[in-house]
Amino acid sequence: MMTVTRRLHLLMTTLALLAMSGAGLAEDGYDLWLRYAPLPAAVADKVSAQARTVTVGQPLTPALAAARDELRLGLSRMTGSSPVLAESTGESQAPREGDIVIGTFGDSQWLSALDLPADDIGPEGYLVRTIAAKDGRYTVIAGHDERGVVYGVFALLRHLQAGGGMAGLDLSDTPRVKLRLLNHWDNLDRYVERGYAGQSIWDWWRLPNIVDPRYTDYARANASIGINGTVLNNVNAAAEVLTPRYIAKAAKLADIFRPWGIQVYLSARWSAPRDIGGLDTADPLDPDVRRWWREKADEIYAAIPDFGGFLVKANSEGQPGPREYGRSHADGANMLAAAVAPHGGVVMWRAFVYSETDPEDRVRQAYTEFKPLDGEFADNVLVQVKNGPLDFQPREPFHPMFGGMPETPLMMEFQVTKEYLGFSTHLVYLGALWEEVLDADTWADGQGSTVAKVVDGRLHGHELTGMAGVANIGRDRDWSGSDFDQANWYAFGRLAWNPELSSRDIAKEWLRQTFSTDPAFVDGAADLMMRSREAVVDYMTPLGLTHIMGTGHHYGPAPWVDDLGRPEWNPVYYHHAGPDGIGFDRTASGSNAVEQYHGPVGERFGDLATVPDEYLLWFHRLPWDHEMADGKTLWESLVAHYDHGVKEAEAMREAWLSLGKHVDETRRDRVADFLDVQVAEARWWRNACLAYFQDRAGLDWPAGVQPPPHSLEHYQSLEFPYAPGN
Ligand code: GCW
Repeated sequence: MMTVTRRLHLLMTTLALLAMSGAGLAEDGYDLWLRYAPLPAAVADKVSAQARTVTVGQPLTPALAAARDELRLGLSRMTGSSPVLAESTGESQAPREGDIVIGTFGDSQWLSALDLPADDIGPEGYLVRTIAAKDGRYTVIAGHDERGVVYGVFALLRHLQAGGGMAGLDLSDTPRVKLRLLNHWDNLDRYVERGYAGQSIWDWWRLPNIVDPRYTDYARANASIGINGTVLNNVNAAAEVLTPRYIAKAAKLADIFRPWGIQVYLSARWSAPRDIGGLDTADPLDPDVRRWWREKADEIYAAIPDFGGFLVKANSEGQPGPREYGRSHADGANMLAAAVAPHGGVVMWRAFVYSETDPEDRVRQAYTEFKPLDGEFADNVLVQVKNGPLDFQPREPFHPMFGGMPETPLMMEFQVTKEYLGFSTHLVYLGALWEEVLDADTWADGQGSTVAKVVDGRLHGHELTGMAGVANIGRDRDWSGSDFDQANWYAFGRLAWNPELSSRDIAKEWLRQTFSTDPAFVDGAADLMMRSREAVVDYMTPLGLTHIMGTGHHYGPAPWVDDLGRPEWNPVYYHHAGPDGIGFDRTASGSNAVEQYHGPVGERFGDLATVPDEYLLWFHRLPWDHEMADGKTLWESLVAHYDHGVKEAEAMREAWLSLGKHVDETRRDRVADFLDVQVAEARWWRNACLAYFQDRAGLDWPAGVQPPPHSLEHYQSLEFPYAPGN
């Protein structure tokens, strides 16, 4: 029989263990990829033997303290024992077996005495290395700057979470892109435009006095993947964010984020001098307007000394802009750039511009407008370009501005939130989509001129580089609205750090930290993630179809919509399906959008013999009986793609049912429920689209194909008031 004391002891041990693993045990998703789950006992012992003491450089700045605390948190959760804290005396006191020393290269005498390969590491880069010394082995985590030290700590924790040990450590890396930013489309009333994870995490009303602990966890999560800036408010901006009240609120967030290396930026409403400044113009060449922005910038920098700068959506979808005054985008951007330049700030000017009065093919318009401005932007301006020329669709060819504006730093804008890809309910791993874009060859300077090289500045020799991700973060407990949507946040950060990383490797890295290191699970789940992107393309918009989502909210299929105010708002604009065929002619006989690409690319897209099936109907209008490479007609092929998409969704669900055994019950079931929704919605997409296209084509169903279970009218009658994010 167990004695009372022994029972008590057991209970205490269990409670202690529970407390140690913290919120992670509930697996509610809050801890993201920073769960720091307990390591197997044998591994944990070895790790703690090499992590007995943490010594941190002097002076102990907030950033170094943050790095140290994160390291101790991670180690204690993973190993069950917390390393002892030792503060460096600054003397040349040699570390001993089991020490971890963190600091910048120049920090202390012995760190600089070590002769570490600091020259191989660039700004914000890190080095994590085991050093064999007389008194035993110890570990150094160092960088030139504090951000590098923070990133080094996270690199070590990532390595340990993924099952790596402390022996023979030699991890080092430097980010390839300078500005690695989230863009929040968060309104000041906490509504998130295109947000599917609840309200905004910024509690604007209660800031700056009341501070949600989430703000720190947000910063930790971002720092762990190398994100170094965040635009707090929606590009459809309210001018009030530039008033003193809101500047104070933003300043509070900046204070919280600073130790983690994250700078705050704001979206500026172009007409702010009129809206809140008492001027009667916002003309960028007007001296009063220029003075107003200069003083506004000074005011912001007084409150936020490391303020990053402004993001601007101008003359786009109803937003005010310089064109109202007959000025160009360069005039507008340069005026703001002059206001922030004395403080080292930047302006990110969005190229997502199309006009209600312009009959030009919508996908051509941004290039047409910006290309002539190449070379006219100030040195601290980046032009921020969406990955494709339309609007974050499941698949688009890369935007021809990449490779087309050599004199201008182009910042990539990806959408992490899944406005057009099933909101947060569908499992779609965007790493695969982004990798496809970054790997695309622009041919700007011969073969191998990839979009990645444009973005990281190598192709045209730009120092100022950037990548932005429209955040998928909200107040939901799991931050992103579903377990697998966290992977998209993670992958964005990793690709912004290095646009040439493999999306499959990133998926595996994320899976190990988030779910399990079991190789059978990691390989299987990575396969599932990788196939998820093509699945959504197939059940939504195969063969180069695009923008056939429901009006406004963009939820569900509505390829039939043809009654909206502007031609390019209507799905039918993008395919014009009729008895004669389907697709948009963008060859020389049509809108000639292919001419915006460099020769070999334009030729490849423009020629039916070479255009990839993925972009077929994006660039070509074809009869339904057009013969595909595999001998099927276009109509048969379209049906086959939709069917394949549904099969893939079903297969993903099946795969999860067996992979789920490696995962805690809570998350296993939650993911399974989401996959049930995805399968049902994939069928709906397939049925609704095929019912419509069959009606337009007037063709019979190919042999063996299951006709949709409902009439076209049924699908057309579905309505979705209160769909989120609209
Ligand atoms: O994708 C579209 C969205 C709008 C968004 C716009 C943009 C912020 O439907 O909600 O507005 O793009 O990128 O500016």
